[in-house]
Amino acid sequence: MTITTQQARDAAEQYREEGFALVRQFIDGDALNRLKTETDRIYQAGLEHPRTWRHGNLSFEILPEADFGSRYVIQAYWMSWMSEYFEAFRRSESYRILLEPILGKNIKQVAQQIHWKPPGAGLTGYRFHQDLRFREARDAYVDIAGSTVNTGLAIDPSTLENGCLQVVPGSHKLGYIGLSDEGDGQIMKGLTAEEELRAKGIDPASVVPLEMQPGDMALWGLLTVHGSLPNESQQDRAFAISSYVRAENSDRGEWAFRNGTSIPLGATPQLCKWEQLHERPEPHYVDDKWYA
Ligand SMILES: O=C(O)CCC(=O)C(=O)O
Ligand SMILES: [Fe+2]
Repeated sequence: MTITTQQARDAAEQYREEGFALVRQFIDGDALNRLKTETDRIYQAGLEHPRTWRHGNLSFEILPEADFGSRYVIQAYWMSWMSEYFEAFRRSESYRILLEPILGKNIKQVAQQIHWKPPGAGLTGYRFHQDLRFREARDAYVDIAGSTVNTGLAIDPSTLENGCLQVVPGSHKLGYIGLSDEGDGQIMKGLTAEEELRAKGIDPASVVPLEMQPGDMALWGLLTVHGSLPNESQQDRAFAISSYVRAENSDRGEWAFRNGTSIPLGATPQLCKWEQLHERPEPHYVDDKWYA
């Protein structure tokens, strides 16, 4: 069983009204087993790198042993460049059905990530924020918030204890409010205090934790206020995030669907995460101790 067109229409409606939606069992069975196996393989590949590493859009964010007592992989970006599985999955029929009622038939992908929260890694929370802050190249888009949807697929069970995503329903109607932008703007350092939410007009009691089973899918927008707590459990929380945009309104991103047809990656990446990649697309390590 996978997502039906009716489920996708319902999710699109909830997403428009509330700024988020949940689709239970977006995938299951064998598809889910393959997702889990491939995710584990990618984690192991990431562990080969002592520090954060980038090659074009493909990247691993590493917490190094020297600073964390053990080596942890907390993020992979654009796994499609090392995984035939993810390259097919990102533009699979399930995603087409999910995305069409929101974005139409011409869709590009501007982000592909796995986030792990390895037990013991400590720095695995994401302060409350709106993802618009991560879109540096604003000129490359028309109506960027209205043309984008973010998708987050639970690979492991995602619970309050292991740091599930939490959203503020209706917050997508507030405009950009700058949560967590102060100071160095790092969203993985520290926690959001309830006072910070109140100062922006958000009642902390309105926050909704999205507990998810493997295969469940969450949707949120670039203006939806969301965050997640660090993992306090002994269970990892792998979560696969992809961001898609209406192709007519974006110069950025990799094609996913053109007139409803699935489009594979080309020979070279459309660089879409860090603007610095344009100067340095070759493989390299990054020494940015953002956690210090
Ligand atoms: O992985 C999570 O829990 C949230 C991540 C997130 O909000 C982000 O990367 O923008
Ligand atoms: Fe986010």
